[in-house]
Amino acid sequence: MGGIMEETSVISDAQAALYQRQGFLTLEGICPPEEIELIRTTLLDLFKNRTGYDEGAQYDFVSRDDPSKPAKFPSMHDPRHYAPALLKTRYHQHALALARQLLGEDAALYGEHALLKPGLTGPETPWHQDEAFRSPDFEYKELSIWLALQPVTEENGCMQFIPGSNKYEVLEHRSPGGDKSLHPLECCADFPRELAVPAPLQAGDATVHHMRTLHYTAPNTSPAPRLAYILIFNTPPVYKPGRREFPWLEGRWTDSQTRRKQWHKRGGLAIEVMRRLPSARLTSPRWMAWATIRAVNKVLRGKRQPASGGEAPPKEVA
Ligand SMILES: O=C(O)CCC(=O)C(=O)O
Repeated sequence: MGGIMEETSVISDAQAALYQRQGFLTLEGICPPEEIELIRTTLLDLFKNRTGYDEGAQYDFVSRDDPSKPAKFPSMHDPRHYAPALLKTRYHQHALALARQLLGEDAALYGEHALLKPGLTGPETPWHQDEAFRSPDFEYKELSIWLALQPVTEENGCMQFIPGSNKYEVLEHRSPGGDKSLHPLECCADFPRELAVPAPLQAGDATVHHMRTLHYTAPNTSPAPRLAYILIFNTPPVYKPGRREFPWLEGRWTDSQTRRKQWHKRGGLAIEVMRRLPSARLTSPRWMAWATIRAVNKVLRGKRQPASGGEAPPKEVA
C-alpha cells in the first residue's frame, strides 16, 4: 500500500476504492516517526500508573478487574482525557483527514482505545464486528484506525481481516463463555475464517477498517508487549429504532462500567461533561440530534440497570 499523501487527500482514489471494496486498508507512515515514541511512552505511562482506573477508563480487556493483580490484557479508552497532548499530534490530524476522506466532512473523533497485549501471555482478541457493540437502534458510518507502536506480525497480534465482510449484515455475536461481565464479544456465526488476511505493519503504520469488517488479533507469542492506539471516527448516527435486535448486548455489564457509574455519582459526571464539551459539535443539528437521543436513552437505561443495548464509550462496550 502506498504512503500517506499530505493534508487534504490522505490516500489515493485507488486506495479509497480498495477500502470500500474489501473493508480495510494498510497505511504506511500515518504517524510521523518523531511522534511514535511520544505516543508510545505516553500510553505506557498511563498504563503503568493505572490512570483513570477509578473512573472506569482502564480495565482488563479479557478478565474481571482485580486491582490487586496485573491485568491479563490492559486496555484503556479515551486516553486523551488524561494526556491531552495526544490530540495535538500530527497523527491525530492525519487520522481525522483520512476519516473525512472516507466518511465525509462531518466525520469526527468518536473515541480512542489503547490495547497493551503482554508478551507471551497476551490473549487473542476474538473475531468480531465493531458494530455488534453499538446500539441496534441507529444507522452508522464508522471506521477505526489502528496504529502500530512497534512492528507487528501474526506472532505478536497484528490485525487480521476477512476481506469483503464490510458488506455483511451484523452477524450473531456472544460474550466469551457466556460471561456478560467481560468486555469482548465474539462472532459465533459462520463466516469464511480461512480467508483471513493478516496485516503486518511497521511502527507508525496503521490499518483502517470499516465497522462491519470482521477482525481478530492472535495471542502474543513474542517476548515483548504489543501496543496499539486506535482512533474511532463516525458521522452522526441516525436514529432508526425497531429494525433489528442485538440480544448479545442485553444484560452486559462490566466492572469498569460499575466504577464509571460510581465516579459519576461522586461528581465525575460534571468532569466528563467538561471534558467532552470542547469537542461537542453544538452548531450541527445532526450531531445535536444524536447527542439528545443518546442522552435520553442513557437516562432511560440508567433507570433499568444493569442492562445494555444503548450507546456506550467505545470498547467499554467493547
Ligand atoms: O488490537 C486488538 O487486539 C483488537 C483491536 C480491535 O478489535 C479494534 O481496533 O477494533
